[in-house]
Amino acid sequence: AVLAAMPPFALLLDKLDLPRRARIAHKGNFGHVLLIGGNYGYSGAIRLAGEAALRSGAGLVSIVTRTAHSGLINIGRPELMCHGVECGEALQALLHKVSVVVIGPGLGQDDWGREMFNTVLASDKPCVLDADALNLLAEQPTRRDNWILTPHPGEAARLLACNTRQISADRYAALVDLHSQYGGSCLLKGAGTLIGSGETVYVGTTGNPGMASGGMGDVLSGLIGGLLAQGLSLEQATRLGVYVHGEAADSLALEFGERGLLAGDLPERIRKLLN
Ligand code: NPW
Ligand code: AMP
Ligand code: MG
Repeated sequence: AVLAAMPPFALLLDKLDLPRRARIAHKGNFGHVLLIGGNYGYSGAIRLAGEAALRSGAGLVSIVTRTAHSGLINIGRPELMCHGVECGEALQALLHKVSVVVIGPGLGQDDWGREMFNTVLASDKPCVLDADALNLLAEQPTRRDNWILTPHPGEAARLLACNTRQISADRYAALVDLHSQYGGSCLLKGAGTLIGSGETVYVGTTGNPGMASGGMGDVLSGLIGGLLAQGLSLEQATRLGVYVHGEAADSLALEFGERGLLAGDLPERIRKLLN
């Protein structure tokens, strides 16, 4: 396999073909992202993912969460549609209506999280698996070609049944193993995020230590889901998502410093960069 640095942003965008918004465009042209997560204690995670999906330019963004959280998650962000869902059948009915699923941010691993996860796994929707969805996947390793997996080293260790130290010792080998065992488009987060879905492994050159704070990964999964919903391929959405996520953090760090950078600061900056 070939190890490649990500090309400059302009070149990358040129190759990635984000659809221009035609004069007569309507929201139905830019996909409908359904994000699933936000279990007790972690409602913020799915809200952050939802904000990123909105700012990526997706046409419609819906959230499935615990019933107790459905009226809270879109406070101050009424563009998000929120559904309190407690069983798999209710989720199934919603899955039919959307183009892309993002599952995992704050999902938890209790019975509710498992039922949501198994229902998504039983469908054939293109999906982004993050956080607890990856922890649940590690319990029943499966291969699929139409998903994107976004583990940090801790989640990658669970997926590959080893420890975080082993992942960090050879990140490149870990990424290649993830892809060969699970298929789809895989990345391995951290300073110098690796991305791979075949012959070439890309190294992300954006991002900074200000991103070592809660919720950053939740923003990334929502962003990638939103790009996928707008028609990019799995690999394009992964590469552009990682690049823009880090670039947004870099431009904010340049302006305000690294310390105190919040995940919630990113979505607006992501919008500016994508435009
Ligand atoms: P160690 O300690 O080094 O062995 P977990 P989580 C490792 C939600 N959130 N380099 C490290 O392992 C998420 O969406 C909700 C090396 C670390 O101890 C999830 O659903 C928020 N190692 C849930 O919380 C904001 C690294 O992984 C372990 C590494 C749990 O997710 C926060 C931690 O990972 C959060 O997003 C690196 N770069 N990065 C909210 N506002 O609602 C991670 N590790 O145990 O999977 O826990 O990532 O916090
Ligand atoms: P998560 O651990 O799921 O919240 O994801 C953290 C996100 O922040 C990932 O996209 C990481 O690549 C990014 N990140 C965290 N620390 C750094 C760092 N030191 N340099 C660059 N990116 C980082
Ligand atoms: Mg995470």
